[in-house]
Amino acid sequence: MTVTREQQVELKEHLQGPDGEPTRLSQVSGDAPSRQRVMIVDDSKENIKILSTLLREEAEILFAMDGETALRKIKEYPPDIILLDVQMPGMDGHDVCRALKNDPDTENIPVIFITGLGNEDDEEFGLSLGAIDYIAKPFSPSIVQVRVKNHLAFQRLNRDLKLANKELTRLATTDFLTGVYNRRRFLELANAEIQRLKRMGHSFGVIMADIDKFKSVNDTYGHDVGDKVLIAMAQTCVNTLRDVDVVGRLGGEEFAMVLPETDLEGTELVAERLREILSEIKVPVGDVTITFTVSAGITVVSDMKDSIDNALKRADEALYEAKEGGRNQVVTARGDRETSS
Ligand code: GH3
Ligand code: MG
Ligand code: MG
Repeated sequence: MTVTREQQVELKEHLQGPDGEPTRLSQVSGDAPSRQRVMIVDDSKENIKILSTLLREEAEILFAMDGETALRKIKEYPPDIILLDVQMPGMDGHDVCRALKNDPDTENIPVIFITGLGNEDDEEFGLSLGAIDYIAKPFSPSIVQVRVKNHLAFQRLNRDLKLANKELTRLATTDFLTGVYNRRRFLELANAEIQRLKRMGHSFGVIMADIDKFKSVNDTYGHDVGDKVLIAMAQTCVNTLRDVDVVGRLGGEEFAMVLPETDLEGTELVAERLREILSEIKVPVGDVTITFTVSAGITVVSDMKDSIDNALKRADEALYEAKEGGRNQVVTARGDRETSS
């Protein structure tokens, strides 16, 4: 089926707003939520005209007159709902629906069949392909309008719920002050590393780092400045480590890090570099700047029988030794040097 240029132009003109402006909302600026989009796929120009007239108030209208074009346009500019004619020359509506449902990019876009095949078996078959609704021709314009409106409202709700869920997950997994992982999420990710060690034998490094004499920062400059120092510490850890490394705030001024696929020497190098960089950070306080130092205890996890609890305990003991040894230093957990080589 080929669509003539005149047909395309005529339909495009039909789809423009009363003032000649296209109904696309991509030009809308600011934070206005983008308008929803309906894709109409039909080989009949008349049907596209009727449906788009019915729905242009509700959504931006896109159209295609054959299956292949529809699939291409849907991928390029995904609509919120697809109204799909079944009987079309070439790739029919059922083929288009199957292709959409087989593609992870498009499988969740709701499809409504609009078709002249009106018997029960056809309807059942259409729905079994994954369509959410089925409208038989000849259709009642007002019913099509209300149905599509309802589906669009449901889609909006779904979209808002997904965004809210994402935000909830973020809040539940990150530390409010510093933005790094909170204790719970850090432990989950560290445990995932243990699973990787069991499956693939990848050892990994663990660093526990604690700000030295942090209480005196609070006491001297106030809690707000203490918070600034914590944020600087967290950001520096994130910026210094690789993207795959995991940074978490275990509580107070204590941070922990997991370094996937890193041996003892690598972990020592990273911890030492981090200690040095942190000691050079200048946190502005009014007209002056303050500096701080960090002590760290490190260990490696290379034994499949090891656990995160034990690794953190070893790192914590090494951290205690670093504090005892005068602070601003990195200490390797006892035993790691003998077992790692
Ligand atoms: P050390 O060198 O031995 O680690 O000494 P320290 O002073 O750093 O350790 P201590 O455990 O005595 O003090 C930790 C302080 O961290 C006390 C607590 O009030 C402060 N703190 C914990 N959480 C926060 C926070 O979220 N913000 C601020 N500003 N301070 C915090
Ligand atoms: Mg048709
Ligand atoms: Mg401390």
